[in-house]
Amino acid sequence: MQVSLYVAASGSRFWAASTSMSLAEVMARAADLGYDAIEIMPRAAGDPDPDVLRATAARYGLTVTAVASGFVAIEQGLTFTHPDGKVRRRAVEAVRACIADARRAGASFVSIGPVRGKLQAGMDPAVALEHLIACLRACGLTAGKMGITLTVEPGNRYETDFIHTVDEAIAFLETLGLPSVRLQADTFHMNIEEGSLAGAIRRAAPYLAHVHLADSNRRAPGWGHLDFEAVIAALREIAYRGGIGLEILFEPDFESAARQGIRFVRDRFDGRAS
Ligand code: LER
Ligand code: MN
Repeated sequence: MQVSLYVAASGSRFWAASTSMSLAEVMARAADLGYDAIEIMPRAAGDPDPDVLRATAARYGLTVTAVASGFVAIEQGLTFTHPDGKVRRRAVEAVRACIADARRAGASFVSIGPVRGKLQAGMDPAVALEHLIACLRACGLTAGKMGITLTVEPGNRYETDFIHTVDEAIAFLETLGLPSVRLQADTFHMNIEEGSLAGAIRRAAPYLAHVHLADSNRRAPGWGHLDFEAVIAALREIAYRGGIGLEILFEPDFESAARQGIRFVRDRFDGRAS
């Protein structure tokens, strides 16, 4: 099982996975704790420099598995459902730059979360959905040519106003119909939105490219009240072969949270503690 640690680049406004440590320090500690890879929420395209990112990860025996596109919305205010066509075009170009960076960093995935925007963004929701599909299709075609998979992650209702559940994401992916755009499940969001985590994972199976693990409070697994045994049983049942990313709050501190995350996953999937 490939296990990655999700980390926000320093200075990022992203609310989870942030630390004041430098990326080199984070990677040194993550490698030491037994992680295989890191996922990154950049601050901007090229920041961190993807070549430096890849080389630094390699120095610690890690790979970069995913680059999050959330910064495009969080830092730059660009989304695929924005009423202004110029803003949508800039969002597409920014995500394309993110895809190019992911390729240079050696990553497999670019996640598509906040950059989707909201359906109630100041226009007819049906029109907003058409814009989203057009933008994502443009980015998905670029990603496909570059060997990168885009992952659509259902997000909870407090962060977005649509694609809250796995079933909604599946319906959306079927409308989109691009093999380069798949599904990413995140147990934190699922805990809020799904009737059954195990049931959602079973239904997600044909589309599932990547999984984020966090407990009910976005802390490391085991430090909230989420039923992980059901989640793990469902992942086993569908013979999930993708990676697991720990997208957690580094509370009470980076070291203890990152250690709890890797131990929790290794104990259950690989039958060993790190
Ligand atoms: C990104 O993967 C993500 O889950 C954020 O929306 C934080 O909740
Ligand atoms: Mn996530």
